[in-house]
Amino acid sequence: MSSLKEVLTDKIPEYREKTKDILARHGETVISEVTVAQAYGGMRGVKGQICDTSTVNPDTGLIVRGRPLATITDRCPEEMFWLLVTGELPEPDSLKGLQDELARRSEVPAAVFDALRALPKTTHPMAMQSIGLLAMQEGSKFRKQYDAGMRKTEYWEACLDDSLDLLARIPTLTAGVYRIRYEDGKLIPRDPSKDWSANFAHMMGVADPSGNLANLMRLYLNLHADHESGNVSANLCHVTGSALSDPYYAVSAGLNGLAGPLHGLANQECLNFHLAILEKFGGVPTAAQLQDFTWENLNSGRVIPGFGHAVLRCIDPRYTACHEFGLTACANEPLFKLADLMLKVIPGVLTEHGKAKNVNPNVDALSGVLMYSLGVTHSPFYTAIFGVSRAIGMCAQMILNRAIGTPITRPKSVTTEWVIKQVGA
Ligand code: HAX
Repeated sequence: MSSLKEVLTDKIPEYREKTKDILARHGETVISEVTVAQAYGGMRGVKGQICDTSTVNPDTGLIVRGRPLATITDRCPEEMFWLLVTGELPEPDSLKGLQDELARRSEVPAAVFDALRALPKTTHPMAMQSIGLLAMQEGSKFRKQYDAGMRKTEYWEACLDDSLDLLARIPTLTAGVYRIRYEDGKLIPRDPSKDWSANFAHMMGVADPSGNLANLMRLYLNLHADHESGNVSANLCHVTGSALSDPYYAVSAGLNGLAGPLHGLANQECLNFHLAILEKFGGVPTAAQLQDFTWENLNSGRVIPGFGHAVLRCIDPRYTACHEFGLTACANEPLFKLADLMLKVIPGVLTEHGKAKNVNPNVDALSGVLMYSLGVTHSPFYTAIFGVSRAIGMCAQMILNRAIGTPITRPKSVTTEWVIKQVGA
């Protein structure tokens, strides 16, 4: 059996060589150009960063280390982490070794929960999750070893060490956020017989007699782990980590971006949109009613949550995986029926509206529907579940970046006056 660290110790020298060789031989080759519209428009489409964990193909969706997402949806998040960081799926005994290691590292210091309990009861779960990580920063091994003069070539090892602690603890932390924010504040100890995902569901304390919630959690935490590195959460983590801020600071920064309504908060907004429709129409509306309601929202300047994407130009394969799961777990729930109706109606309305470049649903159009149907009804918590998963991709990217010595991020910004002069206007 090989441990994750042993596999990486074997692979990293070759990865470094490959990077060094590309830079030495092709460092001056142009791979992208930037238009004025891109500079003003969130750098869409500008190829200005390397990410080897995954890539998002506009027409097919997420590809993880060469594997289309649809081929690995049955894997667990621990396998996804191993795949992201090494490029290969683990052997069963290596997976077991990683799961045991995560279990060993899973205890969250009591002071972290004390800090969360001191917050106002109305604090958003995303703020609590991010504060919880920052409260653990004091234990960062990267920071301690950096202060003690760690060599550059050893950064990735300290980053892996912190990442394993962080990933082991983030379900415990986030389940604690749920207990403090929505329940009596008493924490539920982890169950050693359950895996990372099932334990997260278990520690939240939501009744799960069918086991469907644990299965949904396993799928959800797998699907949301990584989406290359230009999205807001991964990018914020990337930039923060590039300053050699340790993984607690860097992942916390990423989570703060995930908390935005155009990114991770969309699942909360989307569920609320579904609930508002069911309430307004006293159940699932007709297609005509839904069409009118969608137009009302668009005409009042609101976006339709769960539809569109900055990169994708197809149905998000993560949506498809959620849809397949919903058909087996909650197909008769009004919420799921409404989501299906939306799939039929909304793309047509958005096409007629004529603005969105992608009129298809993204993963957020269904993930909240599934969570709600299986008993997780506090929608502000959904983004925190996303955060547990996205921490996997953020840590995987950070380990690789420290391995190849990715320097501090510092793109050049220009002023509007500079643009005016440049274009000769
Ligand atoms: N409803 C209404 N208008 C939409 C829209 C939607 N679902 N999607 C895009 N548009 C509009 C944009 O607001 C933009 O309008 P303006 O020109 O007036 O600014 C126009 O269409 C062009 O946008 P785009 O290029 O197609 O999309 P962007 O890259 O600018 O934005 C977003 C991508 C995901 C932010 C956008 O589609 C959106 O707001 N969707 C709804 C929110 C959502 O579902 N977010 C989750 C995305 C997945 C994710 O990251 N999860 O974490």
